[in-house]
Amino acid sequence: MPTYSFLSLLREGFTGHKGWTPAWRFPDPKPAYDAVIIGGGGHGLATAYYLAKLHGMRNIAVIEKGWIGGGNAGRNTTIIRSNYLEDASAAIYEHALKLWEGLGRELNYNIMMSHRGVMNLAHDEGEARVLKRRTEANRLNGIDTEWLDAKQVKEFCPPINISAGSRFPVLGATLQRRGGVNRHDAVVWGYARAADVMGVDIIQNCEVTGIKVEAGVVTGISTSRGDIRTPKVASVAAGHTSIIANMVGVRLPIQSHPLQAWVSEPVKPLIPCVVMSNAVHAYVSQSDKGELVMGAGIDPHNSYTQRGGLDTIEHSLAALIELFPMFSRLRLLRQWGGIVDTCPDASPIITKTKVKGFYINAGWGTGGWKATPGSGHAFADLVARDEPNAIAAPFSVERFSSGALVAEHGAAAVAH
Ligand code: FAD
Ligand code: PYC
Repeated sequence: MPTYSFLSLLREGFTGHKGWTPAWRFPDPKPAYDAVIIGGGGHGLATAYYLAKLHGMRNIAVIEKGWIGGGNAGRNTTIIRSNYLEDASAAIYEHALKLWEGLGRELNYNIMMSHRGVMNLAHDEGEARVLKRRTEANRLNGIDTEWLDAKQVKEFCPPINISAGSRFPVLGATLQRRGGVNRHDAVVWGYARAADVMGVDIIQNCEVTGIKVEAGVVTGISTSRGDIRTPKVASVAAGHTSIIANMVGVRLPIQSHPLQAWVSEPVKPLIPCVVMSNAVHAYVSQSDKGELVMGAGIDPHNSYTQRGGLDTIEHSLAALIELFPMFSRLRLLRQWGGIVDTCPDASPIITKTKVKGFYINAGWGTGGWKATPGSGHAFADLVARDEPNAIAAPFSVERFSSGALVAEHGAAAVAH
């Protein structure tokens, strides 16, 4: 890896970075690949990385219509936890959390992983019962969830308002100490660089416009930069999955919604952990820059635009101010939205399809970031071997006809 002196950094800064070595190549698409991944978000790049590293598939490409990390990967609030209810979910999210723990070292990239703890609040007796049950279910699966009473919540997060008379009284919370946050663009760039070194072509500004199928078998794709032959197409296109699946006549029980987040002006360290509340549809953590990073549940309407309505975030902000009265004095700095694809059981789809050679990884709703390494790892295995992967198998699309749903609306924690 190149090193730069202080003077050369200054020179580059004033001359437009023309002498810097790019962290990955900008290749033109080849006429043919052994596999093509649609979508250069965290999941797509992780899939490419594990395909190359663990399955020796190096003649592959990631095709991204914009720039890598420009979708939900670059728009999400990076909360990571594995405290899901069902065994199948615990397995995949905990697999991911274990991979996160060593990912910075593995990629030789500082992903700013911070295990500062994630609290999920209970505001009434019903919620407390459900969260306590999830705590026990997590512990049976070896996941480090604990139950805190209101006083312990306040000790763990001093600015929180736990007064009994408040509109959203805090009765207690689950705490996963290994949960936390990391840095989204670092993860994207780390995976991209590591995949590129192994020969993966990362092709940006290239939109997939069609998928070619002959006699039920994938033969290639059409893109805004020409046609590519390939026997395997793996779609990891978050909010646009229905559009991609429609190209080969696969129908999915997926709806796309806007999901919004925003940050305050930067302030001194204030919130030492991540706080989430299902009931108020809001959550908060503090970035290393000092900004309070906050978000809402999905906007209720379907949309492919990366923006939502003011009413959704106004509602969440009002609730957050009840929980943290001092927030009322902060100014908002910026706000944005992404498009998330949601499934009826609030769990993802990782699956082969009726079209041989066409695979889908989607439907992570509001909560796929935390799964990125585990999802990429399991999906790469499925794509490479064309056989069910043990961790991914419960998330096959067949569950919507068999009825074996993986119901996670409670653990999803951010309403969708
Ligand atoms: P993306 O990064 O969206 O990647 C998909 C890519 O596909 C995009 O770059 C897109 O441009 C590309 N694409 C689409 N169509 C085409 C095409 N035709 N041709 C080529 N490329 C195409 N999850 C958590 O776990 N924790 C959180 O704190 C959290 N916070 C969130 C906050 C917000 C505001 C949002 C929007 C999401 C949040 N999520 C969170 C959810 C998480 O971001 C997503 O589930 C996850 O990033 C999806 O992964 P991905 O790599 O598939 O998505
Ligand atoms: O799934 O933990 C989550 C989450 C936090 C913010 C958005 N999604």
